[in-house]
Amino acid sequence: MTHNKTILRALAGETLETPPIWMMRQAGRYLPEYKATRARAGDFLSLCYNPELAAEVTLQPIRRYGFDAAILFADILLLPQALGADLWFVTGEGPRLSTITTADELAALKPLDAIHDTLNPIYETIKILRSELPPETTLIGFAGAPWTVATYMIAGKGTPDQGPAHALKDGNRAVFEGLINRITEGTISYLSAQIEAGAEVVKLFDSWAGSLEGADFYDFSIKPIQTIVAALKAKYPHVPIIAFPRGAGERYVDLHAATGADCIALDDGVDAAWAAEHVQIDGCVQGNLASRHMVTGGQDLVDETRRICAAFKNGPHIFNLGHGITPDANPDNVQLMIDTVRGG
Ligand code: 1CP
Repeated sequence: MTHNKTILRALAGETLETPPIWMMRQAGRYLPEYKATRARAGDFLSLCYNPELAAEVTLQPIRRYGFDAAILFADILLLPQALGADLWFVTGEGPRLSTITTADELAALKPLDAIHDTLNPIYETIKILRSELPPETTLIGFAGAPWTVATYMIAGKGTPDQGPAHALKDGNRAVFEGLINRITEGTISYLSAQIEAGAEVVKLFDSWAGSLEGADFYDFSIKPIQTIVAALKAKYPHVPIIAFPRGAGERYVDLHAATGADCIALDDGVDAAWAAEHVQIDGCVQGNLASRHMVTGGQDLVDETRRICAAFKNGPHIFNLGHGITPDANPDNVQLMIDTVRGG
């Protein structure tokens, strides 16, 4: 199959002369136009649930930079909210949620078919984007992977070591596994609806996969991802899936086969030359420039960008950062990165 969308070509396994490029958190606070639209929306969640404004902030980095993909503007924590958790954002601190740590709290979550009542505006955003994006730009939908979503639902906030989630996993396996299963089913339903609305690719963010050790990494990061991938592939065999088990380190090896995903996203904790040899041999990879270069810029940015492109040049590669761009990044450095990828 041939496409004029370079991201879809790379995801189909094609080696391209110039890797397609997009950037995690490309719609975000480093852009003045994002801050202006967010101020109009009032707060972050109002922005997520306002299809016109969410589509607007999704399009801003496409207009400014001409990235090859747009990522739906939403958040991984909208699914917990749709399942019945209270969710709010504390300015300067981050998300807060009501917690799920007991069998009764797990049982009180909403039935799966009710999640779309909350999530419908997200599907509206996708429909707007499919009509407004340039024809060469791919639209990526996403969700959190079950382990990462569970860490927030159990702790009620972001935590440096995911301690509360590990404590529940080790202390009450039945409730922990019940929650993982619930999020897994919810994610299949949520991503199916995103695909039906027009998402052309979906990505699973397992931002905290790296804190799972031993068998836990496979049981609670990789296996739920594999379950979601298998369910989506059964229904939508032509929709590519990107899996991002951040912090996997040497365990990045063999993850194409273990997850069933078309592309494995690499953080900046692995060396590109190593990853080309041990991960890209099995399929498309995405990554893995350290986000700090978007703050510091200069020759280091250029050298590191060239090094990553060279390391991955003999196989399918989507250029991206190793994690999201930070609010203190300089928008000019993003342009320098793109010019380096496209111009050599
Ligand atoms: O104040 C603001 O404007 C909020 C900052 C912000 C943004 C721009 C949050 C709060 N979420 C988002 C959007 C977002 N989140 C996207 C949209 C598209 C894009 O990339 O441009 C995506 C894909 C996410 C995914 C997300 N949310 C993840 C996974 C990826 C990652 O960064 O590891 C996680 C862990 C979240 C939770 C979350 N949402 C927001 C924050 C500050 C956090 C992290 C909280 C924490 O752990 O402390």
